Amino acid sequence: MFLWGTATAAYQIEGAVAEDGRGPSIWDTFAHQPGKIRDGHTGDTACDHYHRWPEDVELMAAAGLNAYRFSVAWSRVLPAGRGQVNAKGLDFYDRLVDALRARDIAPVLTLYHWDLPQALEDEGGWMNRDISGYFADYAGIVAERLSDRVEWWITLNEPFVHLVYGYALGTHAPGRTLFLDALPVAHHQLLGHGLAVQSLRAAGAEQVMITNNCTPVWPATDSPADLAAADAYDTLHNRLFTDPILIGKYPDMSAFGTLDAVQDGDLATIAQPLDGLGINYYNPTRIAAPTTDLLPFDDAGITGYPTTAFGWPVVPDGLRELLVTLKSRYGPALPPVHITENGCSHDGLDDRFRIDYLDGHLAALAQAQAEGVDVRGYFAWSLLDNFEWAEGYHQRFGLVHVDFATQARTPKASYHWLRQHLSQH
Ligand code: IFM
Repeated sequence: MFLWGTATAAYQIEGAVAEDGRGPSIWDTFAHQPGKIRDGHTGDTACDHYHRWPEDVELMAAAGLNAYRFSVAWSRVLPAGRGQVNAKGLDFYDRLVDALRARDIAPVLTLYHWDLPQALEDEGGWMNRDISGYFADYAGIVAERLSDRVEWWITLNEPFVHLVYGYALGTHAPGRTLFLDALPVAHHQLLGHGLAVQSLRAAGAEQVMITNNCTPVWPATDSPADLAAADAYDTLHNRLFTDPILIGKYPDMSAFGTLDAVQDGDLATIAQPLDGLGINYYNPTRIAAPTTDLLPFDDAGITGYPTTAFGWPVVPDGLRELLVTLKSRYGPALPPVHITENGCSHDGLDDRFRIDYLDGHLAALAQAQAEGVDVRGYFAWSLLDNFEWAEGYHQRFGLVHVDFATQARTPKASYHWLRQHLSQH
């Protein structure tokens, strides 16, 4: 059965950050630092999903969705990241999972959507190799409780984005500005993924994947310098987090430095067999030769397409291009693909823009299937308007409008369009 869902993440929707024993995460710390988030917004209350989840599950059911991708807040389950388990944290996800299943909505559980427990950041965060093992322990604890009812397990969400914005550039939590010295974060996340897959399987999880943010890379021109820059960017954004997982080796990373965090046996651990690959697609990236010596590429920007409220170009065919490229790059090593996020920010309840966005991307997905790519799911980002990281509540990605003053939920035109679409598929 094709999975039709929406996707969310714990810190972006839950709120209740100090409730029922939840420990602080790096996003609590970061969001409370002046100047980090637009207009000083925080996820303290977010969509108050921690209390309003029954209403949110009803919204999904009424739309005819058969899957829901959500993330678990590590620090609800293990307030200090390791050691003492907080039973109330696990109970929350247990209730949510049961409610979803009662509505025939398959739970798709992401273990890590960037909210590292602050106590583990205090030990070096993902720069510290030990965090990989703690992540696997946490994965095992959650799966011991929920593997009998959770259909799909996703280890990490977008490790590329976490590496670049969280540790290299510092515009996301934990706000570190290590630039290329952040590369160990890539390896430790990948190692954590591999170890977590082992813990998940040992605890009875049956279907496991990872979610990567991927982008088609367009060279600005055909010049050798632009082509080389585009190749370097493709290596960093797409291949760094997919090659080791699917083919057990790193791409040539020499344009960025050395991956000296890699130890004997790590690649075998990372390349655990998977049941799926999650892909988050938003837009292509156009790359030119570098104009500084900071990085081996420049972002040349894309013009000539409509743009979302965030300013991101809308290129539906980029989804087809990406999927076809993955298939030709990995061949039989590519497991079935799920589009675990796709969506746009746009204001207003009458969101024809979002309807066109969804319609265009679903057509591109169908075209990729017709060209032989095995795609088994599509998750719109997002169910609700929510806390969009450094942008606070300014970017509205929801199918359902949230009035953050009252927490009232109002389905937008795109929600009704999707419900209608699903009733015909
Ligand atoms: O909101 C984010 C999400 O957390 C990860 N993928 C991209 C979305 C839109 O920026």
